[in-house]
Amino acid sequence: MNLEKIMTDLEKKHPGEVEYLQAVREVLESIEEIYNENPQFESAGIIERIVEPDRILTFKVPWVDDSGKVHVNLGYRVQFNNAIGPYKGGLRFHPSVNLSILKFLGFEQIFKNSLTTLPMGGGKGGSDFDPKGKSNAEIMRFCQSFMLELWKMIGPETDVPAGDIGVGGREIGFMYGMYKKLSREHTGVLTGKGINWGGSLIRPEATGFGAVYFAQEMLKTKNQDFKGKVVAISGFGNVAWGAALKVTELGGKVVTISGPDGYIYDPDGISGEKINFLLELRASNQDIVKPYSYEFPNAQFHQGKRPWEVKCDVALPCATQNELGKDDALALVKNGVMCVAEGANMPSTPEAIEVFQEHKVMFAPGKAVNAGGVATSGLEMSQNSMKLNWSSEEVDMRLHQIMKNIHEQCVKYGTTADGYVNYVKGANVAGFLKVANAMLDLGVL
Ligand code: NDP
Ligand code: 2IT
Repeated sequence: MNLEKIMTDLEKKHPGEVEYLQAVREVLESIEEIYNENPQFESAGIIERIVEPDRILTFKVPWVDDSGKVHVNLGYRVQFNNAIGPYKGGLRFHPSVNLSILKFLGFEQIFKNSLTTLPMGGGKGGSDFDPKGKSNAEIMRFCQSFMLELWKMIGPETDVPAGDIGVGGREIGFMYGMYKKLSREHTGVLTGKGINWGGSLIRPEATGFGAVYFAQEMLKTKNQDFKGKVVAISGFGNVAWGAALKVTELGGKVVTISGPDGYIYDPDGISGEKINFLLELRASNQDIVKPYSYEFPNAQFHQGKRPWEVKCDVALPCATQNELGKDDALALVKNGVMCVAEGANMPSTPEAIEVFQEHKVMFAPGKAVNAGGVATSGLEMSQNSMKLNWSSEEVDMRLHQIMKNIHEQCVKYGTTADGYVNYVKGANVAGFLKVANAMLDLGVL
């Protein structure tokens, strides 16, 4: 593989798509060796075909706010690769959304979904719509307008979207309602559905739970567990709350959460009623970070700062891409962090990852750590197809098993000569091999 040439060609074709190029480079660097050992990949043009999405749909999303003013946002769906199953991946509603971000997320999703062992291809979508400060009625009108275009592209055997940043149970409900009306079908076309209309128990917590199960396996390799560990978490959304809940249950202490404006440090630990307090604020579309510090006086709000300056044993970045840079990584290392597990997608910059790896800190990437979310989406799809519901114990047991299995795959493909596990390499190689072999079987498409 001529990695630099591939990257230069891609940069020319897709100038300025920095997040997408960053994600592609990381995967290609990891798989270079195995790719070169298997010349059949090169002759089938696997790299050239896997780095480009199958197709991208872009559309306008007009909607009317509560005062009668008309707004127009952009909507997208990137259908990246369906070699091993229907396209599958979340929808992100955030003002920063652009094609580069959705292509990076869709590309990562291919390998993540492969790691789950479930039959799901990779895709992603979303809009530059900002849900912050919008009323319920505005969110509903936006979601309905979005689905008015998207519904033709998706289906339970074609493409199955779900949540991501800015898209939780409420948004999935409004979108599913519109899909159901247009298609006149009640099928498993979205995941993250409400429990009364086709959803799966544990899906809301699944990404966070799965991330902590994965980190638990990492700690186990050093004969450690979460008991008494101090844990720094960023964000407080779909992923972070489940992670905070599970860390607390396993005996760890979560001392931070964050938002775009800063972070909260609570030395007493963020657990129980405090998590419920935050969830209530979230449900009513309010800012959560500052009000927390007013409600719980021991907590300090650090304006404009990230939580990585706090002394912790385990760090779980759960907010967004590139939220943990080189200096943050150096601060974590200096403070003795032993394990960094990415709940978000690509939260650490390549320079930060280098710091962790150089210092032999256990570090695992989002596509392995946060795969429990989409895995449980896959379990929701299975339940929808069977028209049966599993108990929360059953879903949780399957989720736990899937996370242990992903950890094993990472160790199998990522262990280096000195015994250090390069989880980035392990996850990329394991995820890639299954998809690449499927592409070989299916012919040039
Ligand atoms: P949410 O919108 O529910 O939560 C995101 C959290 O991160 C919020 O607390 C938000 O604060 C904060 N945040 C967003 N942007 C920034 C920023 N630029 N700087 C600092 N904080 C920020 O999203 P999710 O929890 O769903 O997603 C979080 C991450 O996890 C994303 O990378 C997503 O792709 C990934 N992921 C999500 C899965 C899921 O099932 N939902 C599954 C796997 C991965 P505020 O609300 O105040 O803006
Ligand atoms: O990044 C992700 O894996 C998600 N946002 C969840 C995708 C899904 O289809 O459940």
